[in-house]
Amino acid sequence: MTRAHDAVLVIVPAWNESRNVGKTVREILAVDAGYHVAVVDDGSVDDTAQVADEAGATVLRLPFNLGVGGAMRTGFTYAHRKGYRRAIQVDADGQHNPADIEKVLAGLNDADISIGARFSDVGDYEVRGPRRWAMVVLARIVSRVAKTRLTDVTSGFRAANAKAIAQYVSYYPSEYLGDTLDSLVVACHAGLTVTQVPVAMRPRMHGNPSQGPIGSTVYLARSVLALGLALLRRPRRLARSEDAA
Ligand SMILES: Nc1nc2c(ncn2[C@@H]2O[C@H](COP(=O)(O)OP(=O)(O)O)[C@@H](O)[C@H]2O)c(=O)[nH]1
Ligand SMILES: [Mg+2]
Repeated sequence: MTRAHDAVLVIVPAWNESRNVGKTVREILAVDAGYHVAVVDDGSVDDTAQVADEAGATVLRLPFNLGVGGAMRTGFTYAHRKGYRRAIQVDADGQHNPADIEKVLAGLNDADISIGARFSDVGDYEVRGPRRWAMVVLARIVSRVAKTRLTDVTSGFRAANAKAIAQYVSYYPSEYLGDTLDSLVVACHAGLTVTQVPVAMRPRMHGNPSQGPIGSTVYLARSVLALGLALLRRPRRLARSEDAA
């Protein structure tokens, strides 16, 4: 049994981010040298692991690419085993500002999961067209499930307390967007609470996002459908058990 400790584990999913991950890790440690940083190198074919190690992170190496969700589940499993009571995801590409980590962690005073959310009056992050509509619909659906108003449910900049870490170890899908959306809905159904904290997102430092505009729009549309179905199913199941009671 590992003893629980108060340090915060910052989990950084990274796939071929050798140009960004070093700066990201150094920035995190510059904000607070007490943070423990775990970079999950997800089968990168570049120097991501070495660069992360040299910058002062613990590197968890996956033998092949699992996707962001698989990498995060690895990070949460590590957090759970080592007894961390708070963990937060910060992307390797520089989009999540380490200066906001403390702010997102503070959300854990009110809930089990705290989301660093764009579109909450802060910053100038803009998404347009069908992608924007899909994100608005998704936010409405998940807000209903979470019983609180959420505006950015696909943000990866999220903090978890011990209860949420344990929940994520048992369920965290590896598929793109499942890592944010599906994991959130399942956590809410398991009784966990969610809050959001406004943050500004920065542009990616180098390289391209793993999904282009078409890929991410298709995934978003699919997620709207899947979550809509999950929502339709849920009340019926409850009604049946009430009947039985
Ligand atoms: N572990 C892992 N990380 C990934 C993968 N794809 C992207 N990432 C990381 O997840 C973060 C967000 O990815 P990104 O492609 O920028 O997605 P976006 O910001 O949602 O457009 C970055 O730190 C990436 O390095 C993957 O397949 N595995
Ligand atoms: Mg990104």
